[in-house]
Amino acid sequence: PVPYPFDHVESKWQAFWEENKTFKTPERNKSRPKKYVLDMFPYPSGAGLHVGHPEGYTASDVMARYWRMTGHDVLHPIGWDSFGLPAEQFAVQTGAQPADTTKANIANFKRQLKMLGFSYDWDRELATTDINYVKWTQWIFLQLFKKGLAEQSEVSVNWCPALGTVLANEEVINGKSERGDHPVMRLPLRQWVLKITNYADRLEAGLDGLDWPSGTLTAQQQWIGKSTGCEIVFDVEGNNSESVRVFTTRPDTLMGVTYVTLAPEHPLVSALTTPEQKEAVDKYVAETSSRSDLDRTSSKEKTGVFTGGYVTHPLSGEKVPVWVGDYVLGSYGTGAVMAVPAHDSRDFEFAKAFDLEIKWVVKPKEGELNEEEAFTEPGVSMNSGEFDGMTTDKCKEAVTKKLEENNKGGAKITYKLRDWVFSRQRYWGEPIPIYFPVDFPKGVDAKTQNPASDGCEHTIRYDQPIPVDEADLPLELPLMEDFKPGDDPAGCLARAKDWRYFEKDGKWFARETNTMPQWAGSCWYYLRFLDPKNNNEAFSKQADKDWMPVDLYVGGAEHAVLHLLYARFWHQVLFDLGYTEHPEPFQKLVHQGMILGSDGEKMSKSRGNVVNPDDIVTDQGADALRLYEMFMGPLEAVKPWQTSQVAGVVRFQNKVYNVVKVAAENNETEMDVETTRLLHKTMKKVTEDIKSMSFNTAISAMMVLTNHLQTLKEKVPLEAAEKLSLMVSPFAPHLGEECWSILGNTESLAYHPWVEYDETLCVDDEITMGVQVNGKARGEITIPADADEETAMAAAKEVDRVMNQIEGKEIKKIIYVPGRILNIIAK
Ligand code: ANZ
Repeated sequence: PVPYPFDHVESKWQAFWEENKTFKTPERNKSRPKKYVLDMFPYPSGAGLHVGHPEGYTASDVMARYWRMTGHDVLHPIGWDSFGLPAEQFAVQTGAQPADTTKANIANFKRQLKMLGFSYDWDRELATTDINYVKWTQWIFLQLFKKGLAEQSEVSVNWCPALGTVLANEEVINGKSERGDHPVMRLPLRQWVLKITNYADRLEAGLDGLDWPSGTLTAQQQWIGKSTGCEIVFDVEGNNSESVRVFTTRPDTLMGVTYVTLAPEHPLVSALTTPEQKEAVDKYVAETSSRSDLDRTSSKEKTGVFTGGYVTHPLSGEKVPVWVGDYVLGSYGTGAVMAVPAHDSRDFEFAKAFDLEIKWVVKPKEGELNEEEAFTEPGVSMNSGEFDGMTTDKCKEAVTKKLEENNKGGAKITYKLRDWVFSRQRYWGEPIPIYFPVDFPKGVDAKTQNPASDGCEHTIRYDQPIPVDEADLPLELPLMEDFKPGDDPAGCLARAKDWRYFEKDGKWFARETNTMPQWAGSCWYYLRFLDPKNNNEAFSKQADKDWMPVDLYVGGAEHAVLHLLYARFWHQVLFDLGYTEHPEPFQKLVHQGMILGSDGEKMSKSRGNVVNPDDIVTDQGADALRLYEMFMGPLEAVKPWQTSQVAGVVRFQNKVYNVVKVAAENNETEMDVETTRLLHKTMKKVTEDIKSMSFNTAISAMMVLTNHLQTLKEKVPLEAAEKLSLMVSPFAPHLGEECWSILGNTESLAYHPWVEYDETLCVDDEITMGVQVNGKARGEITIPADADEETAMAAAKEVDRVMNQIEGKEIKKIIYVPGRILNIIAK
């Protein structure tokens, strides 16, 4: 055998594919099925590709190549998620411009992806930082703005002084920034907010029918947090016009309410507070204002204070005391709860802490109430007058109905999902295409003023946002020498005064200085891939019709909530506006499992366990890396990297190469029965395994076939070598093409029809043979012709007449000649 010259072969085929534009997306041919195969595009960091990237990218590439060979039109694009905080921080560290570092990082990533032989259509490459992409991201923002889905709001935001930016709730973990682990504080700030909550019901309902991992569906559901219950009105005692509305999932416990609790930020706190309680309430509200929602809900110790005020129970008419407690969140439901300490653990802890009344109104269906803790399970109502004896479900309905009749509330659905804080006080993002009029002090002639000059007194009318004319897009970032965040929460763009202020028709205006978050670009890149060169629209309706939805989306589970939810939200808006025919963008989603270091730990620079794909490709080749990553285990599983195992797939490649060479030289060899059967079984297995993305088992089936072909020495049939080359090509495309050409083909196999197996040839030949016990015929068995002794014995023991003879006896000897005789000697 000769060694497989991977180095030379891989560069040769990469040049061939590039020159021939082998993977250029075809014009859609309506008579053929289509597949849109999408990778979560990479963020081009300064560190380059790590071995986790090629795992998902190889998996999608196998599918794209398989589908091309099975008669599909395939769209398989790639691009760069290149805006964002890390790129900006990297530029700050290296003293360079983010535009330049981004360009260099993209070039490096591109080199690495090309070296791995992925079948991307490079003509569709895009970066979210491309000005022609920014233009359409800004255009989508304007559509959101015009639809009332983007608005400004004074929000209590998560301000991270170290990063100089506001973070979305989801970017804050335990009071620290997700990126960098810096402290985060709450601060009111003017922000752009996208009204994703308007789509909460659609985002929830749309999950139905998606072929996604169940964990990801659950994560999205929990994030959206649909809660079905009831809103109930408690009128304020001694004030006819005010009432406290509460949201509850347990209207059946209404007769067990012993107090009402308001969140400290509830608007009625001061109205309900009596003069005697004012000092205590004010103090409490001030103390709790800085606590995060997470702290407030997770701490066991309940704090609070009595307002001195009362509300009226909507059914009993009794006076109910009103408390303030920070375990009630201002941002969820109505910001107020009807407290039922007997049946809600939080209320129970609060009632115990302040010695408040506990009224039991639900008992278990069986057994006794334990009054040491809240009984939160469903059961049967008691101490509830007309509702007594009803099951929890029945009682919920009855109470809701009664409240509706009395005009004191009704059924209500609430979501945990919050609106999306969309502005960042950073440089490296898409400028938000909005501007505001500038006012000067009374009596000052605007014509003589320039708000960009120092000391020119003026006011920016944030209350009058004006969208940039669509014809004026893109709105480019100004070039700034110093783009570090400052202490101005308006962001660093506020310092680019010549960019910020402009004059039009004799009037002065100021641009929005916030930029979009990194999520913006990744919300719609899959749509731009449909039509990346279109200068007149974000993407054409025809392109949407041709290619959407994405048939397979491969990427990390870390995007299970945010990216996928934000992208679905934008998509649904574009659907409502008629730009896409498809309500959901990603039909099937697969998460590749993380590849750990050889020590079983997450790869990280500090641990020194990072495997660099460049090294593997240089030493063993791209196909070896691809094969190894697909062979490591099931795609979704978390797997440790084992460099020693790469040698195994290298040996496999060498064997494939050599059996193919032998077949090419002696191409007269005919297929024998055994090879025919193994070949068809392998073709069946590989085909089925690719369909179910079970790549490791497909590769091991090809290994078995290759080992068999190797045992044929100089007699490898051409047909077997051809089929093996085709099957191996989605995994090891360079090797596949090389083998294909060694076998005398002059065209690439990228579009050659996939192998077809004959089901009848996949079944093992079976024979029927007699079974003897102590030399006497006792029955017959039907087993594969080449079955081993164990299989034959197992079949024999199924035969009653055989079993009767050997039961309770010791088997002394078995005489087995496959296909001829099975004689069991038993005493
Ligand atoms: C009375 C009650 C009785 C409740 C009972 C529960 C059990 P989910 O499922 O998460 O939606 N709640 C409502 N608004 C709240 C807020 N802003 N902050 C903290 N808690 C709030 O939970 C809904 C339940 O959480 C509501 O039902 C309310 O407590 C509480 F035996 O009302 B319940």
